[in-house]
Amino acid sequence: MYAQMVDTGVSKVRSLDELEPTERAFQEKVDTGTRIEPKDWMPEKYRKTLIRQISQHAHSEIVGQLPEANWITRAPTLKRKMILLSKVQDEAGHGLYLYCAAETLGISREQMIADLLSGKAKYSSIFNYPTLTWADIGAIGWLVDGAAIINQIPICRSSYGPYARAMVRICKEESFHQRQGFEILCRLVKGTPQQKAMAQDALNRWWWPALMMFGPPDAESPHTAQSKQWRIKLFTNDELRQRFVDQTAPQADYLGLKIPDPELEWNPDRGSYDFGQIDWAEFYDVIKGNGPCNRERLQARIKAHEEGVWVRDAALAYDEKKRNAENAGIRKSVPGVPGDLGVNQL
Ligand code: BYC
Repeated sequence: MYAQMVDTGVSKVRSLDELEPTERAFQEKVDTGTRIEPKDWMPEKYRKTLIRQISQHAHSEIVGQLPEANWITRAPTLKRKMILLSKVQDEAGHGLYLYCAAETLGISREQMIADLLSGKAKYSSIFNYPTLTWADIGAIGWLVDGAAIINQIPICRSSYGPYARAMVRICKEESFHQRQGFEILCRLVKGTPQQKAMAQDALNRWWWPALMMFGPPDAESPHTAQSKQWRIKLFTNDELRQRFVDQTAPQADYLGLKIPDPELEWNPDRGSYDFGQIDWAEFYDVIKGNGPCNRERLQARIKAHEEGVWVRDAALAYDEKKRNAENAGIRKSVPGVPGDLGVNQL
């Protein structure tokens, strides 16, 4: 039930000469940086790839609330609690913008949610790890949101208009999230030896899963080549992973924390950090549904969905009642005066 299918066939990309005229015109549009909009013609595979990626991205934002929400009631101060609460609410908002962007491609919200709850659709591997201490909230902001920003800033320039536009606001909010996580760790490392040890322990547990967020190595990534050709992805998984390591290693030095990788070393010839082997067996295990918290995360979403039935029913009933009244001429809309909240605005 919880299996997340893994497709291992690396895709082959066709050159311009091999494309049909309509596909070639589409590719030329993408190559010149013209945005593709919902009503434009697009190859069926482009549409499906976007639905897959955007819906998985939306699911990640929604499931991503769970590890952090675990600490809302246990935040160490009222101020920390308010910050964490608003961060978790931001993630819900990101999920909603992304579901809207995916809906422009012709899939319904109900279908996407059904695919998440049945275990058919993936969400980011990172959210299948537990948050054991308050320092994990710092590590998630610093590393997970940090990785998310590096992955998502290029998507602001990706070829599909609704996705690219949704990403602009999301990235602004993710930047704030990353800073709040880093600031939590700045405080902990200047605290008691136990607090500093807690920060180090969180880094030890989150470092490798954060590197896995960028996806499988390029040589094993079935979708990268085609997605790059369509400018859905602007960089490969390995390029973005390297960028993350290069950006994050000096931040760990600043914190006085040690990244748990004995092979991590600045390489002056490459102008980048070398780093050790990622345990890809662990990554594939997690995305197949066998991570430490996969079952718990899906159960939490299923429970929330079941308990939310009455809210959705009430919203639909209200919408129907309003429409019936309008049809019967009981309520007349007055130009310039906003009407009642419809179900779409709830
Ligand atoms: N976890 O060919 P590949 C966030 C799957 S939200 C699980 O490289 P692609 C945040 C992949 O789906 C974080 N599965 O694929 C939220 C594919 O399987 P299918 C989410 C993964 O799509 C709240 C297969 O492996 N961010 O940051 O070209 C709080 C082969 O991979 C993962 C996004 O979704 C993974 N880590 O590249 C804080 C960003 N990696 O679909 C933070 C948008 C790979 O064939 N998405 N897979 O069954 C992307 O940029 C790309 O989809 C990915 C993968 C780089 C993730």
